[in-house]
Amino acid sequence: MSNYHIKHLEEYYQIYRKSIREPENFWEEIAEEHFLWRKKWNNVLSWDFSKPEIKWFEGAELNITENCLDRHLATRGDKTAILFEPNNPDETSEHISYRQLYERVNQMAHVLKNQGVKKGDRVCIYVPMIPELAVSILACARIGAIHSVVFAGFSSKALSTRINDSDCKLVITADGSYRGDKTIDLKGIVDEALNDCDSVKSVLVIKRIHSEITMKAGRDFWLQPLLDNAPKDGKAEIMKAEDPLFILYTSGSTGKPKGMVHTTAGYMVYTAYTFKNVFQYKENDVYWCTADIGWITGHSYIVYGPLCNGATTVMFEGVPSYPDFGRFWDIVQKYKITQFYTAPTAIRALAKQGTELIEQYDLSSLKVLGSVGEPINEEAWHWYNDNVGKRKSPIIDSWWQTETGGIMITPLPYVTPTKPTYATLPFIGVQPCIMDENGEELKGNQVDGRLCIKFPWPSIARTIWGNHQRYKDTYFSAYKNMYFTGDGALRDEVGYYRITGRVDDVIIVSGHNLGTAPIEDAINEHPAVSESAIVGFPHDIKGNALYGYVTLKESGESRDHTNLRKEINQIITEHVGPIAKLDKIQFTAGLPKTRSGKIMRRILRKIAEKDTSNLGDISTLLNPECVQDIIDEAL
Ligand code: 7RM
Repeated sequence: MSNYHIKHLEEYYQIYRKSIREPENFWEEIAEEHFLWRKKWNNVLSWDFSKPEIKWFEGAELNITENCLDRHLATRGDKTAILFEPNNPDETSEHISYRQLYERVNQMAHVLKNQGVKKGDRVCIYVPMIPELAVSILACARIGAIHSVVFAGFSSKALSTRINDSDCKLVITADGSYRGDKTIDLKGIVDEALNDCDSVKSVLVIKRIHSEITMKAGRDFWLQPLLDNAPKDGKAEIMKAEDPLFILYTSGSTGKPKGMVHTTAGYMVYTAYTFKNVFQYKENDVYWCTADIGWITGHSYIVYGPLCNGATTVMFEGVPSYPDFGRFWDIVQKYKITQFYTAPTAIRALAKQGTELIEQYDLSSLKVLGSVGEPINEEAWHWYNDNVGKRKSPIIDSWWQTETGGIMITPLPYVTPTKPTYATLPFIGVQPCIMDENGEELKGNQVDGRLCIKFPWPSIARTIWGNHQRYKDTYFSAYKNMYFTGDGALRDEVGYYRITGRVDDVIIVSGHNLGTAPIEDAINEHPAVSESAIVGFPHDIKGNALYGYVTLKESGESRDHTNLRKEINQIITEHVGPIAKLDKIQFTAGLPKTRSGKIMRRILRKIAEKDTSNLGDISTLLNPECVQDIIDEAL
């Protein structure tokens, strides 16, 4: 994409208005100007949210990898595309140029083809954060196979469920993975999963930790020897605009995970255009998103968005705490990171460590700080702003979802004045609205309700794999002709949006609708508190009362709990009001979280309701072990 990006707020409003008035003209111009097409579209957009059916750039033909790789060869062949930082800082890092990446993707594409993978086949990628993960994704896209990446920390059961749901033909994995000072037996997990997966014909195994593993003859193949014999060039499969590019599973509030399907052209246009404007990437910048590629954030903003822009994107294999909590800052200093994109849960974990470590590093290269995944509470926002950005780098609190494919509500750095805990303004082309429970739109500012989107944007997921009815029921049935996000939001006096959390997290206390985020924010302001989570539990008079789970910073762990409870309720009274005071406060060592760092309030709610007989599947949690402790210590 060209290097131009939006420079001031007036320009944002101007472009925004155009994108809403004439969405088709607007996106057509972006698509024309910035991408490589084999054939242009006949029709920019057709849509019907009642079916629902959405098509962007129909009639167009392209291959997304030609946009990520081929077209950069002439001008950026030697530029680093992927900068790989291994788990162990003593192992050498890898700088993969655009040309090398192009060659590795072609080799992998040949290997997949030789295994019988064809256009439209599903390939499961269960690979840790090593370069082969990005290479595998791009190789699938190159030959038109649909990739389904499963986070390489999920259990064998979670893996087999996902493989079976989309009948994957082939699995790419590694012998094992490194995670801090531990190793994980990935191949063992795959073997166990495959006992239940008949669709899988072959498994390609990457050697990473050189562990002893068993290889099943005729099914399992070491990848490297196959790659060595494969040509470094190759033609990309020509894809239609609406051909599926990938499936990515996201957990629903109930039942089995939803395989969100993203298609080719719209996803490419939107992720590339948002990347460029939200991070304001310039040619020699070094961009780092700390997410795992197993999540949508990694798909869109480690792989596709950055590579479409010819950016240098960092892939970090490790964890923020290894060898110590200075690791992130060490990487920022070492590579002179310019854009740093992470999650509130990571910021809180790092803030818990104080500032002694971080002060030892030179972070002056940073220009833009991003946050994604959860509402960022006020305390974490300030810590991030003061200690990481030194009050010079704007914080881009970006709201979006697996389903939206790309960033939807966000400040633009150096353009949109930021406001702590606010995702601020819709991105170009995005038409959010706030609805009340009766299906009425709340117009004007200073309103609070449920967040919907009125009009399609190019990277909206098109369906749930194998279950279009569930897609319709989940996203298009709550409000007529609207995409329902499942999140609560408010719009302030200047039109800024604040995401207040999942609507299923709204608790009605004595008739007052209370979002969990503002209360948790208030609690987290207490100097002894590290993190908190609020849920409701039944109460005779109020209908629901509030139950708070609170983790303390090390410095706070020795504090008298009776006094702490009083102080916490005092802070809530000041920040939110006495209505939001907690009836019960349980101090606990950890909160149950998903692997992408979202607090699982569903489990905490059950514990607060004293209904722990069926907690559902907790095996995909980051820290399932904390659940029993919380039950044992429950009030
Ligand atoms: C990108 C991602 C989606 C859910 C979403 C929200 C929450 C994400 C923010 C946020 C407040 C944010 N995809 N969420 N970003 N809440 N502010 N900036 O996380 O599919 O895994 O999750 O995450 O509830 O609906 S996701």
